[in-house]
Amino acid sequence: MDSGDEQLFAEQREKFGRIARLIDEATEIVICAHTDPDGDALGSGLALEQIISQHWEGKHVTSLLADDAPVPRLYRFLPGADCFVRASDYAGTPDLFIVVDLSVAPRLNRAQAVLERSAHVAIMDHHPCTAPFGDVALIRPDAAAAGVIIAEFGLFLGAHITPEIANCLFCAIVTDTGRFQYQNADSEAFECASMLVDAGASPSMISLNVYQSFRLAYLHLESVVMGRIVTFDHGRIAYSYATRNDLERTGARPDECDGLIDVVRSVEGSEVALFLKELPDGRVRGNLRSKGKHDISGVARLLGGGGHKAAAGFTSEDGIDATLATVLPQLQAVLHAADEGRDVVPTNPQMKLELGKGV
Ligand SMILES: [Mn+2]
Repeated sequence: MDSGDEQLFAEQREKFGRIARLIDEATEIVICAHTDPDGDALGSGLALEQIISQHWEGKHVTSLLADDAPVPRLYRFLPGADCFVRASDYAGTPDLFIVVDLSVAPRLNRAQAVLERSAHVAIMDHHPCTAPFGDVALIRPDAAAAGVIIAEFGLFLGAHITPEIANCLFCAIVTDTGRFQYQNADSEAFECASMLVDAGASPSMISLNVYQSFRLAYLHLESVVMGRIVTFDHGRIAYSYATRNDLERTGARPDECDGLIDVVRSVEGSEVALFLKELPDGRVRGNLRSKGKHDISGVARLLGGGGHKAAAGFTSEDGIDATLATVLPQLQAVLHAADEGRDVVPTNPQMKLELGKGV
């Protein structure tokens, strides 16, 4: 650990202490992660709920879902997943709202109204954020997953990490690191994972549920998306997409599409990957990945989204063709700026690409 790390951990401990004091003083507590929740959002939130319920007596803790949609099928095995309450069904006035795995209030979707009537707010997140809100904002973009921060909060408290908590946190870390394969899979993530396995987490059980339990309908959609992968700019950019019609035809559901970006990013020689999914309301959800040094978060932000250097997303009001025509030149600009040794990435949204038919 170098001195930078020590300072970081001292700052984290100080904020852990302040969050613990907010919990001390609260009775009605809610925990909520971002809209369209992934394994980190769900696993981190559930683990935190269990840590608080167990470590403090007399707290009433509720895990909220930001959306009206149920917990995505792949994550229903998580201990406590059946106890989530939809934010739009929650009528309470919390003493404390703990925001997990996000630090941008609009991404709380329906839970934003609950946030606004909460007395205090704490954030535990790992997304880069320029304008944090809340009474305490613990935001560590260097942490591989929000689950890493929650695991360390458990250790800080001296809480008993049960096998249930360990499974929730292991799921959070394994999914956000792409099975410990992305650039964020650092020694801290492995140390946490090791601690969680010691505490009773089962990597094989989690893997069976998250990575080896796909419905045939989803796999058929994956084959459509795979067959449609196009590379661009000498193979350095790979992209594909799924339309509403593809989902209808195969019977796959929008919440099953999380892994499709990994199919696109697996193309040999590709440096950045883009996957677009047409939502039921006609908007387009975009996922961006960088396999190496390139920072694609600026492209996501330009389109009103956000995320990390190597993994980001956005939602577009345009259709798939128009979104591709906007995003592909931006990705190309990121690569070319890096080629020329420029840090500044051109971000002119007017820049459009004329795409041929069939794209
Ligand atoms: Mn996360």
